[in-house]
Amino acid sequence: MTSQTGFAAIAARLEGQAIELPSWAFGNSGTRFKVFGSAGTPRSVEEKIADAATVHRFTGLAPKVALHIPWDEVDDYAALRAYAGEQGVELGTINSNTFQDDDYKFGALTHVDPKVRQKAIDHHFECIDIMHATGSRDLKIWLAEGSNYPGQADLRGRQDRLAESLSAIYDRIGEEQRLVLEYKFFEPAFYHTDVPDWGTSYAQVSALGERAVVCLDTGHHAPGTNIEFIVMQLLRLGKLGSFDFNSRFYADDDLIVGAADPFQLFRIVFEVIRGGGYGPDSDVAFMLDQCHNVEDKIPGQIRSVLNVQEMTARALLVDREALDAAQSSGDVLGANAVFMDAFYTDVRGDLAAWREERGLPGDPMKAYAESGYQAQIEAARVGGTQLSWN
Ligand code: PSV
Ligand code: MN
Repeated sequence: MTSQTGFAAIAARLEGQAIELPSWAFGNSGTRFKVFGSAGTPRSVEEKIADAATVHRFTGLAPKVALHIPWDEVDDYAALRAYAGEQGVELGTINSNTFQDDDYKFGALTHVDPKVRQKAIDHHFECIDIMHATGSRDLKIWLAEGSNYPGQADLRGRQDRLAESLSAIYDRIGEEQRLVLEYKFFEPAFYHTDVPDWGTSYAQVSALGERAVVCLDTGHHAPGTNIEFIVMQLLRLGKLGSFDFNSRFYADDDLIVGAADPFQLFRIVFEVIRGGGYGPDSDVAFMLDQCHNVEDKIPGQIRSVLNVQEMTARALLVDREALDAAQSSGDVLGANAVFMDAFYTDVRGDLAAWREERGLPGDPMKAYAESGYQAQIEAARVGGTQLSWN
């Protein structure tokens, strides 16, 4: 048997790739200046799930949808889980929300008042109860906590209270569940943020235990940050729990992953593969955390998962043997050339054929546009209140 080369050699490794979709990507979103409504936007959690399932039907890449509590609050989570199953998807990560309540103006898990801290902890307990009903593995925590002015807050006291609050939440999660702590270097607080960087998240989750890990949101770094280095380090330390993929030009833009800087996405995925974070033996969750402010939401999500798949194929194509040889012999330009060869390889034709072999449309964007689903939801979803960030 001759050994395969090129795309044929990596095709099997694309099998089973899964990218979790955020329910909020299907609702209306915008900036602090304006949120535009758009025809066909879901008015219920079920309609969001139906749209997420549509992305999965056209791509085979998105078998789970993440929920945000309370945005996706329903009376019966077991029924919601069953509904998702009927649509062909599962419910995934549960995202907590401690950033839209007046009590949290000066913090939630870090607040100086124990009553406010307990309220925020109780919210996470409620999220854990929901996870038991939805079958979710991950509780993802992103905190909007920090201060705006030097001297406003006791940085050390807040960090200590955060550790205590997280520990109470961690003690409540089930054996099969994980606490995933996301970091973000600024916004909505501007002087200091309580979990600004991977190091702080790592320090906090390491103190909790094995089932506490870090979420890396690609949009949450200062310009010029070498994100793939952080990916490497967290994988090396066994603490990379999940990705929130998106792209940014300036700040936390939440644009389509791979749109602003495809080469960065390639470099990130390369390090994921290099560090054992990709494939059936890895626990790293690939998620999107995006908003579609001016483009249609469903094709926006389809484009996003296809971008991740495409960069995964290219990163898998890196000739590791040639790269290792060039690296260990000090062949700087040779090593760089091996890396760039894979990045510049156009895999779109091979991927289209690969999809067709699996009964999927070769061009999911075109297939969706021709499917009539968009016209159907625009005609059907009239009246009611379109869902948004609240
Ligand atoms: C805010 O920056 C944010 O986008 C975080 O990245 C969370 O993951 C997301 O909102 C949902 O809470
Ligand atoms: Mn995020």
